[in-house]
Amino acid sequence: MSEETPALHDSPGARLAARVERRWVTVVILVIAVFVVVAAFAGIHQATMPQTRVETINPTRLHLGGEFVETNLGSAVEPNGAVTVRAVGQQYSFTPQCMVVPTDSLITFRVASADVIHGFLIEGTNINTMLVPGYVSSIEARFDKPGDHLMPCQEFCGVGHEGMWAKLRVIDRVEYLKMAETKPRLTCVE
Ligand SMILES: [Cu+2]
Repeated sequence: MSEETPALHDSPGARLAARVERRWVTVVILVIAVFVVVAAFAGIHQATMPQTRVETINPTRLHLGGEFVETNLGSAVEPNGAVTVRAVGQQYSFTPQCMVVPTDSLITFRVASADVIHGFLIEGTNINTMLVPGYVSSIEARFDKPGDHLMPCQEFCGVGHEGMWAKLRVIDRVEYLKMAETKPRLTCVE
């Protein structure tokens, strides 16, 4: 048996297999090279970046304290004039159900899921991110026109998924700041 092994390695079949394998290695390297070029193009030219940081949070304790406790949800004006919106997605609703933000301001959405994966999408914009339990999804935006945007959950999250949606209301910055004088956290929930 051991004397036959070298002959097997040198058989026409083995040589063919080696050639086919080398061809596939070349194809695979080319495919990887194409992916690297596409990722580099998206990152450098179109400025599409993956999240720059990973912020974790315990999804089972969101309601008990910390940033995502119910009284801290909604939008708030930061000392530098920017606005932060904090929200929670859970089966099958968003809290707050109506989020209000001003025009012409840097808006940061900070959203967490309390149970399963949900989607955070603002219609009419390119804002679309996943809410993965255990992580804080943070995304920045700016709106130049007042108006309402629907926010349907776009990740299937269970039997009530199609009824899970919220609304974003963009209002004039002056009007927003006037409202913010009396309330530290704003929503448009009626
Ligand atoms: Cu959902």
